[in-house]
Amino acid sequence: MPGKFITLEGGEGAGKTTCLMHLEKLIRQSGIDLCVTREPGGTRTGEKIREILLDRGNIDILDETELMLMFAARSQHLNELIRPALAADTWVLCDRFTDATYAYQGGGRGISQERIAELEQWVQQGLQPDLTLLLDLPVEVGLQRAGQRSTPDRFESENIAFMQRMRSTYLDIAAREPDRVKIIDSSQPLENVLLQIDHIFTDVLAE
Ligand code: T5A
Repeated sequence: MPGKFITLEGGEGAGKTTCLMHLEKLIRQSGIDLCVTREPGGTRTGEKIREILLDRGNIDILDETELMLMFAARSQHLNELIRPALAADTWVLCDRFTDATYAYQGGGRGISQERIAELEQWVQQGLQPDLTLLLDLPVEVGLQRAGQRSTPDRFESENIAFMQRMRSTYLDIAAREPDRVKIIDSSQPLENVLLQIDHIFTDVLAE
């Protein structure tokens, strides 16, 4: 079976890490070769860029610098890890990808979609995820969940209006691309969220 590229997206505290581990288990139990990774990060260089991007002390990072660092990490990630894995028929499960750039740097920071699309085209050359699970929940609930867990990073420290714009950008993408992006209601109790993932995974295997 050719390698599938699956991404997980969502706002802060939406439960991506929890759901990623569940999906990873389902895929591995099906005997499929799998590479699990994340953005920003996933490579030695990408993880260094991640440190810069998430560090709350870096208050001087300009919006366009942030955008280009996201794509710099992504370029390294695609060339070093994602493309070779897919070429070897290994599935790739990635915690966030370019939809997050549209949602955070586009919706949140206000950078134009056209500017982001230019970089996307340059870096990805048309490569898109086969499937994206969008974990959606009200911003306030996600922040409460994330806050209970750890000290907020540079993005988690953004205000509610930023988060609302980010969420609505994600929902716009899902409305435009319903075949690729499946919305999961992650305000539900965890067992229900995981059941929604089970159903989607069953459909993927049946394709
Ligand atoms: N970013 C990233 C950009 O701005 N642009 C980009 O292009 C990219 C790629 C990366 C940051 O970078 C930004 C976005 C991000 O801010 P991250 O670590 O990937 O950082 O993102 P976070 O959202 O910060 O991920 P987290 O790991 O912090 O949150 P998760 O994974 O969404 O949430 P999770 O699974 O840890 O769950 C949070 C808490 O909620 C509980 C969990 O047990 C946990 O305690 N929980 C539930 N509780 C009740 N009911 C449920 N259904 C629950 N599901 C989970």
